[in-house]
Amino acid sequence: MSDVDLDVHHSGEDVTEALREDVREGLSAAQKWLPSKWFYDARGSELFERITELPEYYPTRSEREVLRREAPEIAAVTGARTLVELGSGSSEKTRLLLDALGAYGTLEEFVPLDVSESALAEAADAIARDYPALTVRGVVGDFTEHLGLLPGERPRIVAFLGGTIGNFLPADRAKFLRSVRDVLTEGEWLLLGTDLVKDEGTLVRAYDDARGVTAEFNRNVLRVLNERLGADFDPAAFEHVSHWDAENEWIEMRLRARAATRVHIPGAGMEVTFAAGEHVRTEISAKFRPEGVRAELADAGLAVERWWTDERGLFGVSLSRAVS
Ligand code: AVJ
Repeated sequence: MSDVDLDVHHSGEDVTEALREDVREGLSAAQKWLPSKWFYDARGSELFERITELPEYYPTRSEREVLRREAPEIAAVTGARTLVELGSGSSEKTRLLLDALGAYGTLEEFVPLDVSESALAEAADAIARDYPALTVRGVVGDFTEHLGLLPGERPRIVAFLGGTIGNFLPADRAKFLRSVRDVLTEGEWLLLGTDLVKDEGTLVRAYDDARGVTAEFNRNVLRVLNERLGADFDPAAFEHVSHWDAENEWIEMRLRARAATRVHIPGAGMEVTFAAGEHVRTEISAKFRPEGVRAELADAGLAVERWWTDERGLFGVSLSRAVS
């Protein structure tokens, strides 16, 4: 049981219904695909936490380096009274921001938003315990749908970290940034983490580690379909692929059928066949250039006021202000 108030906009039934629709659409397409948000059940979230500690997976460490260095500046520039965190992932990064805003003296409220009620309750409780002066109000919801409901005293800073913005296709990304801008009042803030374009080897290895943790994370989406929709995927029958798409400048994760197979998905009323070598696209993770980030934010009505990278220039963090 959670001690913190949670606004729930997403029940277990909603989640299964949303998964069913995504599976029907994605697995009936000529080029099969599944949205990457379905990786993150309890096991998937745990596997992702392990990914963040892998030597090959630099984004988490690089972003943390920036936040550790710049959190006091972020607090001073924004004077935020509310920190809203979308897809509230690793609480360690959150704490860097809470500590700096707390020390600066303006912070009153923390609003984590996540699709996973259990992950959210755990994170919200831990923060509430360690920051007794803070009002913590968790929102269970999908940040592509429930942004209109964000509480909090102004000015607010919305943090969207980890490079998760890269999981949207470009058109959805533009829509998402616009929807963030629209819930903000002029002068409020977005703190955005974006992984940067770099050499192909570094990128491909970050999504295909030697220990195979990312491969297990990728295959976990099949287990989620088995559990939630009663599907009969054999995860081991699919090979993990990390592919750099140089034209679109994104990493694509795929699951490739090792042999021809037929899968039953009763919860979606489907039977799906895979030819040998056929793949499902399970994630895109777009990589950015600084000028691209600036332009996309500007298009959404967000003006970049600060831009930082880690020492090695692998990962970018922008602080932008809502403008009219
Ligand atoms: C959590 C979405 C930022 O795209 O790098 C890690 C997820 N996928 N390894 C990313 C992920 C494969 C990660 N994000």
